[in-house]
Amino acid sequence: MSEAPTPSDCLFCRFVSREIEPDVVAETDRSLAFRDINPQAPTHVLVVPKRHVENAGALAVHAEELADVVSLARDVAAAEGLDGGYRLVFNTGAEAGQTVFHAHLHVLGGRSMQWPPG
Ligand code: DGP
Repeated sequence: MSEAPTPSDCLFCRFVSREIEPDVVAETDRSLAFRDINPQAPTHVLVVPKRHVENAGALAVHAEELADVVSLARDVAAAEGLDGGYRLVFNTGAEAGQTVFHAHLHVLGGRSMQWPPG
């Protein structure tokens, strides 16, 4: 089966390849976790699959990678001491606020969260 292409202009692919070095907090064979450049909470980490897929919907057909992203997010939350809770967000599509089209799971914590989100 052929792999999805890795676009040379994808920022998060450049992070995965370490062509650009992000502030990495954790890593597995399948996923990379790094701090968001524009944090919206005291802890704001992005967990990305190393495979290039556009969004969470496309990631859903790669069950092992999806599970790995979520479990790494859980491990990051534990390592960051987010014992009171944390929020996981996949913005999926431009209307939902997605700006980087390589799937990424936001891990947000360290403050009280409101609902609904804006
Ligand atoms: P979203 O809006 O869901 O597509 O989230 C994209 C996130 O990516 C946003 O929270 C900011 C983050 N981001 C954008 N550019 C960079 C960068 O160069 N470095 C890091 N660490 N994060 C970035």
